[in-house]
Amino acid sequence: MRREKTQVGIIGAGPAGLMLSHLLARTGIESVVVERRSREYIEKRVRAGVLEQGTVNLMRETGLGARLDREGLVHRGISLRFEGTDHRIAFDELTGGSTITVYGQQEVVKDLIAARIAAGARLHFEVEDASVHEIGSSTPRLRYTVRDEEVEVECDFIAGCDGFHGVSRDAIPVDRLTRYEREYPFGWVGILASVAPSSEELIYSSHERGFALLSMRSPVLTRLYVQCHRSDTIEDWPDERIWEELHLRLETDDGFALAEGPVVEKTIAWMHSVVTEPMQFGRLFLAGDAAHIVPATGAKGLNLAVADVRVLAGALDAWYRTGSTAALASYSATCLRRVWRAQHFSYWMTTMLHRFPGDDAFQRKLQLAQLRWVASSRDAAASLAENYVGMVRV
Ligand code: RFL
Ligand code: PHB
Repeated sequence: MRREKTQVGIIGAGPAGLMLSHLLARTGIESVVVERRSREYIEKRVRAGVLEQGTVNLMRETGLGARLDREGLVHRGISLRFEGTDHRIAFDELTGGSTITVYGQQEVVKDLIAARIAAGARLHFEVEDASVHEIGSSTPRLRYTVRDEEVEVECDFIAGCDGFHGVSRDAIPVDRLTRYEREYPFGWVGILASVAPSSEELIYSSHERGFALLSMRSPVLTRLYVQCHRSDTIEDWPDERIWEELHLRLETDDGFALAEGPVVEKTIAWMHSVVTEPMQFGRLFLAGDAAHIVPATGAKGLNLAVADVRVLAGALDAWYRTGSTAALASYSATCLRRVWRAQHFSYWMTTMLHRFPGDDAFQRKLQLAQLRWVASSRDAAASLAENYVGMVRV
């Protein structure tokens, strides 16, 4: 077995793990990142698309703004569509100037990988059997196998940034963790289509047939989602059925026309909320989807992952500079305030916009009353806007 040392061992090269390694390097802290997938795979994985103002600011402040500023699409609002009409929520007017930026998660990942490699980072792809050991001690260890060689890295700290299906969370004794969970009885079929978006801004549509979302990745790539049943599989959704439902659910009284194009990617994702508390045990710190997931309706998952590692990088920096454990000790509580705010916002958006199996006519009337209130009351619209662009204080 090969033995190495580092300051912070990081499992997972998603947005959380890569951003943590990037932020730590800026304060002179060394890390090793291990990722189970290939670089090509994670650079192509299509996921989130909406960056909050704070995520954009952090990327710019840390030297990752060049391509984001060239290619990211700044949006000053979104549209809520119901009863055949659009109702615009003007983020900039309602929040004192904040906006969101549409820039694919895999573009963020590409920029981070390029920056880490240019800085000579220890970043290992296609590792197997990553595991964490002795997390209760002052020298936790990260073990993995790469090209048939076993490696053990002695660390000061380990960050579990390995997503919802990772291994680090399970290293914490079950009796020390509490899991809070809510499953929604539906998911989203998502497609990426080679066609110019039919709208300049995102459209969140609440329709009798179910929810639909029009988003985009670039002036020539449209990202679209339709609500599906929990029991559906991707085979239940041939392209023709997806387009048919999108046309029905996005229709308006004034003849909105949805442009179709070749489908270049298709996935199905379930709406699910999970929070595990605390986000730390001994010298293992969980960040991003490893600790919590939210339904995608609020566009919060990637932004929460970035917010977590920003707090963690600051706390580790304080420990290395001054020996103070105060910020590390409050890491979990600090992050969980934002996590629960995002969890509530995502739940609120999800329940306002989707059809639940068994919903009756009364329920639909309530939903429409709520949508009309959000669309017509400045205070209600401002609360959506404040949460969507990202809470500054939580
Ligand atoms: P990731 O991105 O899942 O990265 C974890 C990494 O760890 C690796 N890994 C391991 N590596 C080594 N050993 C192991 N044993 C490992 N196990 C796992 C994985 O291969 C992976 O590379 O987690 P991270 O970094 O916490 O980032 C979280 C985000 O990916 C996630 O929250 C968002 O994609 C959620 N999300 C959205 N978030 C937003 O902020 N805005 C959006 O608009 C948005 N839209 C979405 C979304 C997620 C979606 N899906 C697919 C659920 C839309 C959808 C459809
Ligand atoms: C996306 O563009 O993939 C996207 C946008 C908004 C969401 C979820 C996903 O709420």
